[in-house]
Amino acid sequence: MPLIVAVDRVVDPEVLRGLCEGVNGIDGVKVGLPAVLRGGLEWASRIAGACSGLRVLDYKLADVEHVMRLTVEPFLESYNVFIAHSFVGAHGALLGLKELLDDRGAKLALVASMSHEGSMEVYDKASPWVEEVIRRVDPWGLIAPATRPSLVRRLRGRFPGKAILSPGVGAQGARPGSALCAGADYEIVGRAIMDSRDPRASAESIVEAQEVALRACR
Ligand code: BMP
Repeated sequence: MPLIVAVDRVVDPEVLRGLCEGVNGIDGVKVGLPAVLRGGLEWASRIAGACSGLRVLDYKLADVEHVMRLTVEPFLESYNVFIAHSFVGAHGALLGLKELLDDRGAKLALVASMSHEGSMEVYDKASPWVEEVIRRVDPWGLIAPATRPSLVRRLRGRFPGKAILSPGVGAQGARPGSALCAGADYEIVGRAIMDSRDPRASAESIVEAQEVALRACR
């Protein structure tokens, strides 16, 4: 099943390796800025190597081109997907980042909308411009909220060839499978797995719930 585990605090890479190798259905890991700040670059590289598949660095980049390039460079050996905000625009920002990632065989995922309520205050009001940036930059993937499946459905319709990665399942209230049923390719789950007493059992029950949801909606 298309599950990506979000790691936002420092955990033992061997614990994550056990999870990724032991649970059939985990397709990758997404590592966030708070964890890298605390764990350091070497830890960031080891944690990325703990799961096969997608190794996503989530700094939600939002800067001018040369700063975004400098930010991702230390991670290009260990990560293969990088998340950036779309609102910074193409020229002088995302196009240059995309060029670097293309040259180095890495993928770009752009935030199309977010899972929290405040996303409706700016991101969603700006969706025609956000979608225009996505068309210009032509990233590999999009981040779209599992908490609002109608948005995932709309983005799937507008960008049929793009991978859609959806956070918001579990701790933020979306049910496993809800984004997949709306057209997402992956669901991103952090706390519901990593903060549980038994991460493996939690991951297994999420994968099972995804399967049940997909059987019902397909
Ligand atoms: P959790 O499952 O613990 O709520 O974590 C969700 C993860 O997805 C976090 O790493 C967060 O940074 C990320 N995320 C999100 O929650 N909403 C978004 O709109 C975009 C994200 O990348």
